[in-house]
Amino acid sequence: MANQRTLSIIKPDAVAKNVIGEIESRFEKAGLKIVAAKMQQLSQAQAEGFYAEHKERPFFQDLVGFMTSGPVVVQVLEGENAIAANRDLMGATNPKEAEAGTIRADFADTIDANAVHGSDSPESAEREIAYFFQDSEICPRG
Ligand code: RTP
Ligand code: MG
Repeated sequence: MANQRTLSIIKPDAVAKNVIGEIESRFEKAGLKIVAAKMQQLSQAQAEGFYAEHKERPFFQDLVGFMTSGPVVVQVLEGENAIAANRDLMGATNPKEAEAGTIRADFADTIDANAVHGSDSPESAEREIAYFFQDSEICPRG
């Protein structure tokens, strides 16, 4: 599998717990490189647009409320098979079902406040990266 990019978000619960560095460390130890990153407070419109695919789901308003409850770190990770590699590091959406040693098992409390987001396909990664970053904000690292 070729070099790939994926969008990662460290969600408000993990930022509030002060575990940004511990989460970044897991990406770096797994060989993923951070090629773009910024901390920001998402607006309601930004969060709704980002999660538009879920807008008919019953949890949508809670999800948007949570994602705007505090700052997040939005970033692009690059590496071999980065999309699946990141999802493996994250663990299952529901932390109660996440494998031991995954980010969600170790840092998430509930299915709503689950520490991290990661793109789930090449198509999502392309859309999500472009949603937050201009090409000029991404720094290829070879
Ligand atoms: P994410 O998009 O945040 O990386 O998470 P995911 O792919 O593992 O899960 P997804 O199905 O895309 O859902 C997006 C976020 O919505 C919340 N959710 N709540 N209450 C529920 O049944 C439920 N299902 C999903 C989660 O916070 C999930 O991360
Ligand atoms: Mg998802």
